[in-house]
Amino acid sequence: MSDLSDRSGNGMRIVHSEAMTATQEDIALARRSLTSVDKPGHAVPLPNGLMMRLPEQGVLIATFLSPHVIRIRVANLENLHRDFSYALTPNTTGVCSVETRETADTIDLWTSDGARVRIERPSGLLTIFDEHGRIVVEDDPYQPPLSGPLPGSVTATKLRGNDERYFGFGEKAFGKPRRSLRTRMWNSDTYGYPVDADPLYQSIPFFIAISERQAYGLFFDNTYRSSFDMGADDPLRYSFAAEGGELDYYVFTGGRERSARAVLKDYTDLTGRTPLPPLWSLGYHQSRWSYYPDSRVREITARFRESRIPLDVIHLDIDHMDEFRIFTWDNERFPDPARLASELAEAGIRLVVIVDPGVKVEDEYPLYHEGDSHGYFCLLPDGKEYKGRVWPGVSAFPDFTDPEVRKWFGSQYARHLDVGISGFWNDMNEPSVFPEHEVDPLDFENPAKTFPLEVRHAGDGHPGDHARYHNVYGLQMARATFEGLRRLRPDERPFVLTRAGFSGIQRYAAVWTGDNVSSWEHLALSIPMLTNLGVSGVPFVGADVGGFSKAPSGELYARWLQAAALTPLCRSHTETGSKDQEPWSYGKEFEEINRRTINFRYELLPYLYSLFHEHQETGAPPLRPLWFEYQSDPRSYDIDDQFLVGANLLVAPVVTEGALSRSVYFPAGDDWVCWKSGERFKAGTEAVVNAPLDCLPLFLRAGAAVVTQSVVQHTGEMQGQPLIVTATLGERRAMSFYEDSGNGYDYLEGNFSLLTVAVGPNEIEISRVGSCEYQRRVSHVDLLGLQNESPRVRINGTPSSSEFDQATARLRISIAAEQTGNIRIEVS
Ligand code: MIG
Repeated sequence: MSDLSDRSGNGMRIVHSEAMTATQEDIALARRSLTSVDKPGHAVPLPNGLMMRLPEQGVLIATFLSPHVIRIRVANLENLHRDFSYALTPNTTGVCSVETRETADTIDLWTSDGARVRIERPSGLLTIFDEHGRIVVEDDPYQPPLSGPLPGSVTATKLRGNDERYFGFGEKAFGKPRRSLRTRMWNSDTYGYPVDADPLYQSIPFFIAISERQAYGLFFDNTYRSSFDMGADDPLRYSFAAEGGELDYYVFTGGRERSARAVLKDYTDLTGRTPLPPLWSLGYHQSRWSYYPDSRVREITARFRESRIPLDVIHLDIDHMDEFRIFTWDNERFPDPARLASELAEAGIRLVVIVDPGVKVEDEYPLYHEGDSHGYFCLLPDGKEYKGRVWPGVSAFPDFTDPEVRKWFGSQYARHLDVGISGFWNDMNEPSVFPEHEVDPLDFENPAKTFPLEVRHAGDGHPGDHARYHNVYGLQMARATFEGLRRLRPDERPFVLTRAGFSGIQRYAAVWTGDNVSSWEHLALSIPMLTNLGVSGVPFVGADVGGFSKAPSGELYARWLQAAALTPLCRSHTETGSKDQEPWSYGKEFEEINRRTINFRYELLPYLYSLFHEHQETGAPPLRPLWFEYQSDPRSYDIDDQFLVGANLLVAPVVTEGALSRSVYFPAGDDWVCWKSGERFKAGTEAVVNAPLDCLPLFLRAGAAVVTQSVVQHTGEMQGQPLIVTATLGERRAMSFYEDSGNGYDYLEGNFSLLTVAVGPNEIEISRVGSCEYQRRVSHVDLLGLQNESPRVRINGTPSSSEFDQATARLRISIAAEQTGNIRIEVS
């Protein structure tokens, strides 16, 4: 090895290496030296790991990006690709020093924290150990890496803990708890997908496993069609494979605590996080395919304001365009979009328009002409433009894997921005094309539904075919949109919504779960779909409220809206030709219920917004499965009909037709207090709670707080409105809530503040860290779940009045406007 090595008494060679990542040059150098020494098991050091020669021309690279993140690459020595990934953030330079200890049969890479990888020679079989010496991931001794079943394919097989469960994998319609499963990654347009349909629109080849309460994660960074078999074939093993490319994956050990939270933090350090979205995008969105003409849009938006149902955004689907030519308008339906946008802006309502990838092939259409003459569209191997049929008819498709094309496409948004459009919705970017011959509508993965696999892509300097780049087409389209918007409006935070994506999509866009169905089954399915997206690094997610295909009953719509009231994206959407699907479409009684549901979302917006800040800091999603916070409570693992919003709210929506009550599990570790009645529920118990039609069962963690506000009609009205701290007393615990202007980037210069609420058994203290011109005063502290309804209350030592409101079960404590400093409230 290198001259850094010394020999210990037991014949073990030890190499101390510097703390830096192996560069492309290091790899090239190591590769050269391995080529000259044709000896399986022979290894050369890399700055943070090693490269080892495997039998049959194979080579294995193991490097530590941090003591908790290990990257493994296995390839053929001949065609070791240049290191390139669309999934990773550009600045993934892990720094981790390792110590190598080798014997004749093994090499161990040790981090200073005590985590280690053991590699057997010459096979390259791996075992990864955490800091406590426990096995995290272990290769199947009978299936050394590289022995994929098909030529050109790659596979890895690992041993599996017998109680191991798998979460994540992005957008999946899994109907059962995830003890064992099979899944594929191939972005597909899956209109009306049934439960268990697989794959869907997104490919996130990342999972979090929990076994014996210990978590770890694994990300298979391969964009080809891939598949995972997690103990389905054989309960003792799991495997993942791809139809091409390299075996290139990352193992996240979860650190000392072996927590899912640490896994997700490390995964999102690698693949990025969602930057703070504009506050308006967290308001309520109303959509349908098709809101046209403009008078209909005015009618709908006016109705929201007249009925006092809050609304921030209305979406325009494909029918706003001139014969589906993207970036154009239908002059009859929308003669003056700028006027429409400015009228809506007056009312505090924003427009989002859809932009598909397909560009109508037509010489008179400037966008086509320009793209064609610059060679911006995807080509077939013979050099001809690939053409496929989508909404505009025969269309060409920008090659978003070319930086110049992304730049060009991104600039097109100027037209829309100039007329006052606020956000963009990228659809059909799996990419989806209309099959040229009849295919079974349920055969979602049929090759006729996307580009031929031989279509060429630039691959940002790594040219390749569609088989390689299919799964990142949507990711790169969303990137073109996001980066275009950043350039065109540097002072505004982009809002991009995408249907397709790959790992890393969270850097650019929010994601909705495509063409779901107006059924109770789909309402129930939306919960695990969204929570699993969240733990797959994608926090800004929502399902079409009410369902896209078919039409919901008033009851289903109302229950769906309740379930979605606190999902990060809350958008009603339905297909063309379906019955009206607005909050008032089901009669007066339901209109009132739906108004209250949307009001409730707006009351909770300060908290929801703050959770996006938490995501940006830690990778934790706003919407969480129970086990994410209660990993030590195995009963929480299989609960798919409840979720957490942040750490402090537990939501148990009704997802069963006709149900007026439901059972709720309160995870072990915290007591919970009913948001409505103040009733307290013990940790680790189950209870049946009432849930009349107008009620979303919701619980506040005992000893926790959230920030709320009075109802506003849109987020533009929040500025200057006071905040309300809603809390329950309990064991001492402090939590912070984030505030800033709600748009733009001055928060990066420190223009934000954190409101800290410290809760104790008999007191609450409110303080601020930092300051900003947008911070809002706290006008009330509402205490929920008090034993004594008329306690003595002191604010900063001075006796103060308070009022118990029977209807809301809260003790309301008013804070004087002059009270700007720290507030200490004692209750006895
Ligand atoms: O071929 O733009 O998932 O939300 O309304 C259908 C029309 C294309 C699919 C999207 C849906 C949207 C619809 N689109």
